[in-house]
Amino acid sequence: MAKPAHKDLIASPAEVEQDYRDMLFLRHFEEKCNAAYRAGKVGGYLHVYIGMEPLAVGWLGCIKKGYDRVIAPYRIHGHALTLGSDPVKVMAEIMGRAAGLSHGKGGSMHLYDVEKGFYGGWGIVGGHTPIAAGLAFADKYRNEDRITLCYLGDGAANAGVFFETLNMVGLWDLPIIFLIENNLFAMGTRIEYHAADTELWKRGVPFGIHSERVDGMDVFQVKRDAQRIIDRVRRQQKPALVEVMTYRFAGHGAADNDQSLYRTPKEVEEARRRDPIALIEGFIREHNLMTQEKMEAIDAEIVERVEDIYHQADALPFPEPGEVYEHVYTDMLPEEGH
Ligand SMILES: Cc1ncc(C[n+]2csc(CCOP(=O)(O)OP(=O)(O)O)c2C)c(N)n1
Repeated sequence: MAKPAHKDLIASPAEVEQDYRDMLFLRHFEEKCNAAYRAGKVGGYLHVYIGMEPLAVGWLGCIKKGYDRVIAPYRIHGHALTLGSDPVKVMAEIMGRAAGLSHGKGGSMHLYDVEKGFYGGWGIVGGHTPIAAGLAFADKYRNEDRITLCYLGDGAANAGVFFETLNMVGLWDLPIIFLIENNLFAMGTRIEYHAADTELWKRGVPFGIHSERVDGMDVFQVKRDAQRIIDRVRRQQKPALVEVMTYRFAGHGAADNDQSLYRTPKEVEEARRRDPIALIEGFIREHNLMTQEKMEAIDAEIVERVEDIYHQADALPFPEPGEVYEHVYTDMLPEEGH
């Protein structure tokens, strides 16, 4: 404990350890998901967040968990786990088991846990942004000081529906943060080929929305920016748009077998120099916060925990064929005359 944890961040050694554990847990959890996919244990899609962990751990660490609302696209294991969803239920959903968060019918892209404030889990790119505005509208209408945190990708930032949503959100001053996860790619299309203006933070400016670009790799910097912006939106009851600069180390999805079509191994290697896990490990070493043995012990403990989660989930049954139409459509029919 030779030096303070960070010269202008009030982070105790215990907080640093917690952030390290949380990010490492997401990393190992998703490496296990990838292995499970390769072993034929995951049906459908699988999109991992490897390299983007601070966006979940940092931002969700600064909201009021279970009170504020969170909604995201389909790269969402990290969001559900960080919000406190039962990891066995998350893994079970990814593996299509009946005890999964969506009864085994949603899979990796459709995790929901409303008790934890998590509203999914959406596969139509950009399509969840007006739903997010609806959540924020409801809170404003009821005079509740909740905020809505809406994650979306750089590709989604081009969707027409997103611009319409920004207009309404700006007009109505809704308490929402659009967090654009700029990982530089939309599937195999690099940002220069899909966005007329690659400074995505500017998307909010024409609508009078407070907009800025921030870092997404150094979890401590991420937390500082997140807390400042979240406090601002809650206090002012006005929207914000944040472009968070990050990088996707894995392929777009588990079936993305030829990344050479859109990037070189050298580029990935260079981006790895700012791997969020390597950055926090470097920080821990620099400030003598843990011995190498302790870091290795934490790593081993987390690997074991993830193995245990996987085996628990794998022991769970699939849904019965007769349940196929259950939990698909609402049974809340409108009353007659409405
Ligand atoms: C409306 C719509 N168009 C196209 C697709 C196919 N699609 C799935 S993911 C994706 C890329 C989205 O990229 P981005 O928003 O940057 O998110 P990332 O995968 O980088 O997290 C596309 C085009 C879709 N799901 N929905």
